[in-house]
Amino acid sequence: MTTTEPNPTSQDSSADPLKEWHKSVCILCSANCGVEVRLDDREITRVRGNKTHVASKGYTCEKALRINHYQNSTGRLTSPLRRNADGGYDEIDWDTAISEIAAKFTELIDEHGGERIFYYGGGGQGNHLLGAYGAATRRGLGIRHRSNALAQEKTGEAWVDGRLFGTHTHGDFHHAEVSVFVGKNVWHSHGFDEARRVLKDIAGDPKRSMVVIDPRRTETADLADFHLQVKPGTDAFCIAALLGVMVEENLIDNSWLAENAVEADAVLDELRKVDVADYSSRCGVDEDLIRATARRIGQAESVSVLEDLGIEMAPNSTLVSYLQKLIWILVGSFGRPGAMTTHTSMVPLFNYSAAGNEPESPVTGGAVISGLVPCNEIPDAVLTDHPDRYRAMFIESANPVHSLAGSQRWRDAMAALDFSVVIDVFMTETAREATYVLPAASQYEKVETTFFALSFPDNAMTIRAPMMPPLEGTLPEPEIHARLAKAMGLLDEDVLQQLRESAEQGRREFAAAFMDAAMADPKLAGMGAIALYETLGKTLPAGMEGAAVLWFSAQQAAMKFPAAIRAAGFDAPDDELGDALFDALLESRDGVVFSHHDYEQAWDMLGTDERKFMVNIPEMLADLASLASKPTDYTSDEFPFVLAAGERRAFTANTIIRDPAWRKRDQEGALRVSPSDAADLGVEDGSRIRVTTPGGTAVAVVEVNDTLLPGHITLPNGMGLDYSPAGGEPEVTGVSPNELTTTDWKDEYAGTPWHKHVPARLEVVPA
Ligand SMILES: Nc1nc2c(c(=O)[nH]1)N[C@H]1C(S)=C(S)[C@@H](COP(=O)(O)OP(=O)(O)OC[C@H]3O[C@@H](n4cnc5c(=O)[nH]c(N)nc54)[C@H](O)[C@@H]3O)O[C@H]1N2
Ligand SMILES: Nc1nc2c(c(=O)[nH]1)N[C@H]1C(S)=C(S)[C@@H](COP(=O)(O)OP(=O)(O)OC[C@H]3O[C@@H](n4cnc5c(=O)[nH]c(N)nc54)[C@H](O)[C@@H]3O)O[C@H]1N2
Ligand code: SF4
Ligand SMILES: [Mo]
Repeated sequence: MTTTEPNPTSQDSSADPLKEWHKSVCILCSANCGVEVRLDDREITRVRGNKTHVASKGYTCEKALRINHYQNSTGRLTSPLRRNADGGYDEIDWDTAISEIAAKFTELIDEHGGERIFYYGGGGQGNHLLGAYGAATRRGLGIRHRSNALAQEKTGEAWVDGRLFGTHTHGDFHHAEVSVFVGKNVWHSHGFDEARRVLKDIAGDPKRSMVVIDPRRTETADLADFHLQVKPGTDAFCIAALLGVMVEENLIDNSWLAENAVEADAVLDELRKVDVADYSSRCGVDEDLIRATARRIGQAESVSVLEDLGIEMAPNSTLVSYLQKLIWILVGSFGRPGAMTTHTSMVPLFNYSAAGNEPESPVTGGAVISGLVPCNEIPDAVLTDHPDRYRAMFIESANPVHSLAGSQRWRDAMAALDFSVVIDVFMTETAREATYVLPAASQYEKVETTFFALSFPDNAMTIRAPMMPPLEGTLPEPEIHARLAKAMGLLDEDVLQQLRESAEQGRREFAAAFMDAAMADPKLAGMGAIALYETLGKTLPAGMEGAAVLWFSAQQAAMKFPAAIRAAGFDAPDDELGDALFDALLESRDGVVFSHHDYEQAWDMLGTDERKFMVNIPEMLADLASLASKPTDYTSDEFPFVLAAGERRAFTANTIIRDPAWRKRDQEGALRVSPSDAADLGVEDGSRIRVTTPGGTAVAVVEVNDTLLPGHITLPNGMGLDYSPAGGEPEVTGVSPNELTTTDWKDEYAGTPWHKHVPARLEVVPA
């Protein structure tokens, strides 16, 4: 296919494009599996895995088959909306919306400065391109403070990664002799390619083992060789005990540590002090099982470890991130097949350099990691008299009123703003609090991609082409950002016109002209994404204009890791390598392997001095030393249960799909209780129960579930959305987890919420 074909998704240009198979990806989780979909007009009528996709190779889970419920459920936004005096919304046209929003931002910036505007979001599980345009708008408006969902899950881990290696690391679960999953239910939440296939392969291979640390006997734990069924919130004790055994029984690689780690003795000395028997009993796991697990890890050729929300949203989360990384560091499992590695990034998700970290947010004082304000502090930074409080918000592709701690506090904060703008495809809980709501084209109606590429030795990225035109009334985000920038006079039209002319002449001419213009004008450089869209974008195939910003990413990649790009099969001279990569990304619907490494090259991408592991993090060792005095139980007589608020299940996908009919089972999102608790309470499947926490109260339907420990209860994430079926009244299905959470319940380093550990009580609702 050439880049000038009008319909870039078409597999057979003679047929009706709306009745063909189109290659795309599933946007429901970060795995972004390649799919082929069959269209009937705008309906996605069939979905199957794309066997020629470079990463997923035909794999999907059950959720991909139902993505039409995202694309075509009723309630898509089709007009810009402005809030009226009654709290309702009036439809306004795009020109009115853009000019009013531009005027409001200009006025606020003139009076208070762009730093009083807060930016939230910038992409979800399937759409990160818009975030690049959002970043340009941020710079144009002088916005300094921002955040996104990463700052309610991964910033603690990122802080540890930054200190230990100065970069992100990746586990090779496809080949690891021992795979360790900590607070991660891979079966349902995925997190790497072909996840269930990999789990089954491990379970079926007597030479490989799986360790799962999880209080629930999850679908993943069912396949594990070692299930360390910790009491909720006690992972720090469990992993400290595991590491204690590894040191005590000398199951570690001392010569590797001597060569590659800095000040490992400080760490080993602290681990020697761990009372293994005591910590085992505190976390509720049999000491013999912990010892057997340590020995299995100590024997293995390769160990890979993956953490996720079960520990990131629970007590001691940053400490646990550190301790879990010591598991593989102590056995030197790095830079070989099956082991941990670094990886390339087309667009890094985190900035690990000191420049990415501000010591603290000016209004609320929490750690700002990788430029992200802790999510739990955002409403506090609005609801205050502090002179630097946020006065306006720009939110796109995120639903923070629903997805962040303390939904009511979020509603209060949004009501206290001078104004707010939300860009979304649906009328969400957040949109309903906004001053202006702008309707975006869906992720299948515009070019999109994600920056989740974290693999090694091959790393791949998939650009999706639109499979249908934008729904009438909607616009792709790059166009929305460009219109706003123009209305605010943020870009010089004469300069853009010159750049357009050089883009017509060719890439080489364009590159030279763009670099000159960016050097001459820092504002244009900062807003480069929008400038690229307005210039180079106009030379791209119809519908692909929004990919323009990736041209710059491809040029940067070609400067940062040219050898790895060449090793991946790109054969072009230095000054054409970036363009070759960009063109391949534009053309391929199967994903593009953009970098290939040899295993030992993993060392070259470590971000630390002398490429060493900086294992001595004093704050973490101090925390480890004082662990014995930390609680293992946060319940009380008033709140005797631990509620995991937001479990991933077969039919949950954050708040991406609003129509409850998409769920084939668990329609209402049941509250799971253990059989013994159910017996004590006198409830059974289908009973109604009231769950009350320090943050709120709600009624849920009961599911008695024997995978749970007594005292542990769970609610699914992404529930409690309201939805109006065609012609019907809006109805809320299930419990919205963050009506039950509070902003003060969080990690002391990263400020990430303890959503998996909310104290709660249950009361039977009479039938
Ligand atoms: N089906 C589905 N898949 C998804 C998503 C979705 O919404 N639905 N969302 C995607 C996103 S955004 C993310 S971040 C990932 C999250 O993926 P996961 O983190 O795997 O998802 P969760 O189910 O929230 O939590 C994981 C596990 O933590 C366990 N857990 C609870 N408390 C504790 C504890 O104290 N200690 C330990 N060790 N474990 C504990 C739970 O029992 C659960 O099995 O999933 C992604 N994939
Ligand atoms: N209590 C509790 N809360 C949680 C969690 C939990 O486990 N427990 N999990 C948390 C986690 S890990 C995450 S990642 C967050 C996720 O929460 P959010 O970051 O808020 O993300 P999503 O729910 O994925 O919502 C994405 C929004 O994007 C919109 N959207 C979809 N496509 C497009 C598009 O093309 N353009 C635009 N502009 N918008 C679009 C959707 O309609 C939706 O409103 O939730 C978090 N919240
Ligand atoms: S929801 Fe399933 S099919 Fe979709 S990207 Fe995730 S793992 Fe793949
Ligand atoms: Mo997430």
